[in-house]
Amino acid sequence: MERPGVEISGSKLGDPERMCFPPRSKSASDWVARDLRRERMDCDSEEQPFLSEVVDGNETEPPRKTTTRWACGWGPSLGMLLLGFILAMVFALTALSFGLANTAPIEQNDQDGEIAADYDSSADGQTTQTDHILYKENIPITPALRSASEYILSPTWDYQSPPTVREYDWVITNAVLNPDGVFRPMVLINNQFPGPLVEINEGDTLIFHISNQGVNATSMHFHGMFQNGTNAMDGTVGVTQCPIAPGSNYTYKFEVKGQSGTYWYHAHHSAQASDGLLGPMVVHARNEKTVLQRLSYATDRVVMVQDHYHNTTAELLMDYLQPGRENDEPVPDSALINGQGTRDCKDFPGRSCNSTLLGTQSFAILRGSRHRLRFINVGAFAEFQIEVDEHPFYVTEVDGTDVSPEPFHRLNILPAQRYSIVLEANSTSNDAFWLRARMVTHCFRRENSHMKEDIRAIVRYTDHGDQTTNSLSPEPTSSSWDETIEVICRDLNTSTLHPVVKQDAVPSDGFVPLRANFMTGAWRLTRGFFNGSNWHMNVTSPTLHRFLDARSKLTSLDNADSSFGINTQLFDPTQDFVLQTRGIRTLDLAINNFDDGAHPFHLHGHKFFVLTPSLKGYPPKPEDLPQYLDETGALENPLRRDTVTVGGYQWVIIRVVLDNPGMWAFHCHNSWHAEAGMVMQMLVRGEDVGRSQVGQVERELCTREHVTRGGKPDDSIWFGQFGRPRE
Ligand SMILES: [Cu+2]
Repeated sequence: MERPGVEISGSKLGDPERMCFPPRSKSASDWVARDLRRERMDCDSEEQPFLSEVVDGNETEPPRKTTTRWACGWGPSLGMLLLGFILAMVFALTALSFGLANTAPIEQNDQDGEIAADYDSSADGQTTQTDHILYKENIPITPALRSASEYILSPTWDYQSPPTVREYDWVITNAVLNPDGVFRPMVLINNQFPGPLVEINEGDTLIFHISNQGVNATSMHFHGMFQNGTNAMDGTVGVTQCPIAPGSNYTYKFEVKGQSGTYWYHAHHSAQASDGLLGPMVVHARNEKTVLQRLSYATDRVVMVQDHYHNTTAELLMDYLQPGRENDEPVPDSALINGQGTRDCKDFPGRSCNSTLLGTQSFAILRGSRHRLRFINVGAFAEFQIEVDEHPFYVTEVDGTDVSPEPFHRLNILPAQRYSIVLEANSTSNDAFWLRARMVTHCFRRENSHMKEDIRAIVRYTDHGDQTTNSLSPEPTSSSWDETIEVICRDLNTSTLHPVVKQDAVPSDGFVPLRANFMTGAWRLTRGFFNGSNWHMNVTSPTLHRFLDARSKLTSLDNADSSFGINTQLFDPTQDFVLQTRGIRTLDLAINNFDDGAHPFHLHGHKFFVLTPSLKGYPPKPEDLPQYLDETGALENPLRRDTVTVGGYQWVIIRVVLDNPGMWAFHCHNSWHAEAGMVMQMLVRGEDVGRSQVGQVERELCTREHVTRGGKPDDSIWFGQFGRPRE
């Protein structure tokens, strides 16, 4: 596997002796100051940071950037202090070049940043430099749609910059906004939708200060991040944390190690992500362009696609979860690309609507060059099929795994999945081409007369390398591919896609059959199940906390000698289905879908080997599986990803090396299905997890006023009712 198991007993962000935090700007709010006091306690035994140099920004403009450099003293003696000072000055000069190189992404993100250099003593006594960047975004006064130009990756990105601490301030607020023209209540990060691009290098440490000034409690999950050693930072309400209550704050802090590629972040509480709490995240590998990506490319950008609803997720959940709504998921109204679409306001009489400032997005690419587009489905429900007229493309990355390029005409992508494509601007027929993204409507249970199922962007050639185009340029006249469109909800056929970094599937320790389905029970409530278990989230007592607080946590498997099993001693398996492992276990999960809908299943904290495509019928018996996998060549460098789709009445076998200690959610990433309870958990290396404790801040989070606001409706509100008739 790509990464070794790591004991969780060690301090994730280094021991306090190596921690050093920058002076904050005076504009920092009280909560920042409070957090800073907490951080400073870590350095109390050390010398306080001292300022060594200040470089101001361009005087002809408002000072967008302030570069602040300092060194952190690390020894109590005068001699050590002097040595530290000399080293700091030497390295500050070196750091200047790194710092200047690092200004590019900040400009691109339109974020103010303070850049600083920390100095760490490595184990061999050598002093190494760590940059420290504060991303302080210019928050617009009025709610705004974020400029699509922010999702173009930095053309001057420094892949070799030293490990950097990147620190973000995100303020969450409620506002009314019109992503496709129709105004609706939304939840915004820094008063904009979607959230900002987080662009980092593998090895960086990330700090997100979340100030929840919205009306509901919330959380933030960084999808696909291993969170190795920082399970409590996984952001999953009911599993690893209590939500961040309205009017309060929480700081996520973790190191990104052993992974790179395209990811995203989103609220992991109720279905709030689709109210606006989401954004893209790109982790650059040092060898991304020299080894991992086999095709060179001139430009690199994120293209988020999503379904969009004109109602809030709270309204939609109240409708979907009520009695008598069997498999009747909310049907979207529009599709968005990078958070924007365009609807004709005449189609929405009686609704507040303004689409005059919205237009078709245009991606300018240099003629004759290759270009990378990182697609992310950040939607709640809809699968998208994407194509670029007259351009075949190569798929080069799947869920953070770089793959050998394979040609496709169309891309199928389900919620939470990511695919990078590389296309070449080599057509001679036109200068502009439609990029078509179409929701696969065959998976919707009913008609929505308001729905516009497709959205287009323009891929326009330029001759000068500009990344923006004139909106007055004529529309494309290009033609789509003539294959029939997709009518089945299923993953892209990934059988030809194999990782660039080869890794045959490691031997398995065991076989776990999983049965995912929907059932209708008391009060005609239809709910999602794993092996007969329907997840009931406990908002103020997440399973990780319950496990850590339990006396029996070290021997809580039914069979004390078994290496894996369902923990029924501590958790009620009818509503908390927790598969617990001891030691590092590699398990084959046979996921059987006994439902007619497709489910994109996501495992937190891990990637897994995809050993089979989604197939009809039944998987091989455990005793026949080794021969089956051998005969199908499934073990030879299979695709590794974190979200796999099991089609209706089909099955998939994945193999996962459960080496990352923690309580991890495994769930359908269709937001409606997850809220209907199609969630289970994996308690990996329970004996190691059990040696840690619930943090003081994390425990206090559970006690804050209004912490329970914003969750899905409790089943009990339906008892004695029959639901509303379908309109
Ligand atoms: Cu599902």
